[in-house]
Amino acid sequence: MKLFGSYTSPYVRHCRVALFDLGITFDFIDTDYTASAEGSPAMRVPFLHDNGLQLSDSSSILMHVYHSKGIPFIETAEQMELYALSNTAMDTTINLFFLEKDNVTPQHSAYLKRQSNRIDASLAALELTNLPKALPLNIAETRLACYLDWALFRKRISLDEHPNLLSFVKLANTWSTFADTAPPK
Ligand SMILES: N[C@@H](CCC(=O)N[C@@H](CS)C(=O)NCC(=O)O)C(=O)O
Repeated sequence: MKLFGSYTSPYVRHCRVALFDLGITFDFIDTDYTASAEGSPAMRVPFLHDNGLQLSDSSSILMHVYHSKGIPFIETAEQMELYALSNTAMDTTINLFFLEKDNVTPQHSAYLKRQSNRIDASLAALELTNLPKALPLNIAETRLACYLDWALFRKRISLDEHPNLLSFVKLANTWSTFADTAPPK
């Protein structure tokens, strides 16, 4: 199994956490912008090659690795909602992050202002979610942890007004598999 990705991507991190946690051996191929454009139709990381199967999204990769161990991907609508809302917030935060590198910010666009509001609204809703107070984290909770830890690492969000999310991300970092996959400082 070959996982193509970067050490900073939160999507790649979620896949690495799952693979380590499940004890699945894999080759990690450090993949930059140029290589992801050549290697995946989505032109993004992660992507995965496994015995002729080619997957171009972290969610299909996660489903594949959990199913390979006979474990369901996500079982309830509540967990799917947490996964999806975390994912929406992550996609949106990353979209603004990349656009800012090109000097395109919410001041220039009503839609990007909506994107910024979407992040705030998602964090406010996630703050009110019933989050765990102890390990282990399930797949949806791990998604949220990958998002929050990346967004804090990149200084894209503040959790000063979200104490539950702050406690949650601290809890996630007590999980050695999660902490060991942190973006390099
Ligand atoms: N839906 C994708 C999103 C992956 C994604 O956005 N990856 C970023 C890195 S964190 C990327 O490769 N971006 C490059 C680009 O947008 O061209 C997934 O879940 O795998």
